[in-house]
Amino acid sequence: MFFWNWILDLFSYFGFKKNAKLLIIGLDNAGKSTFLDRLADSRLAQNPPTWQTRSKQLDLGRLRFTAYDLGGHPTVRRVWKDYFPAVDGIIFMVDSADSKRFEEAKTELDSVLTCDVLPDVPVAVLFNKIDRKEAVDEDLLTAQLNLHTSKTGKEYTPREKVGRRPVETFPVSLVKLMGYGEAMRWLAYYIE
Ligand SMILES: Nc1nc2c(ncn2[C@@H]2O[C@H](COP(=O)(O)OP(=O)(O)OP(=O)(O)O)[C@@H](O)[C@H]2O)c(=O)[nH]1
Ligand SMILES: [Mg+2]
Repeated sequence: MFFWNWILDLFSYFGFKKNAKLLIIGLDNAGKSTFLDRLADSRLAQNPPTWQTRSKQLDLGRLRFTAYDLGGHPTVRRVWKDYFPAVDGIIFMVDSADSKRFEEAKTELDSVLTCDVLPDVPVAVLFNKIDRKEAVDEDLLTAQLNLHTSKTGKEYTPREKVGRRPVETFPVSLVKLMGYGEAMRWLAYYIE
């Protein structure tokens, strides 16, 4: 382990980074495309609904993330699992202000977490749009999505101690630039 870390340090010292594939999924209108834009710069653009996969690259510590925004309309949800075998981490976005769709979000998230072609990669569940007054707080939404028993903690617990897929929720506002840095650092910890 020490030797491997040393090699990685040496690689990043000379500018080589480990590539990591990150999938951004979730229901339509959750904020996935906005998130992808936020990763690259801080301007807030409006995106039309996504029908074709978009991707962007960003560096975080020793990792070079390629993040894929897959679109969330029911017809494009079917392609999510085609990407699963090759991913290193998942961001599942939920609109925390749209309580009418929590049940639908739960169904999709459950099928992701139980999908047999998804390797044991970390899953960060982003509760987006917490700037909106209708937004439901983290604890309540965690209960609505039945995630209390799946969550493994925001602190960086070594993978061996976690003993299963790391899963955690993060309250986020892409408009107010809040919360997503923490989610990305948490993912990077479990991917490195
Ligand atoms: N208030 C608020 N609105 C947000 C936030 N993030 C995204 N939105 C808005 O939510 C709407 C949908 O955002 P998109 O990023 O296009 O959603 P998407 O998940 O890519 O949707 P599909 O491509 O249809 O799957 C847009 O009007 C965004 O401006 C946020 O943090 N707060
Ligand atoms: Mg989109």
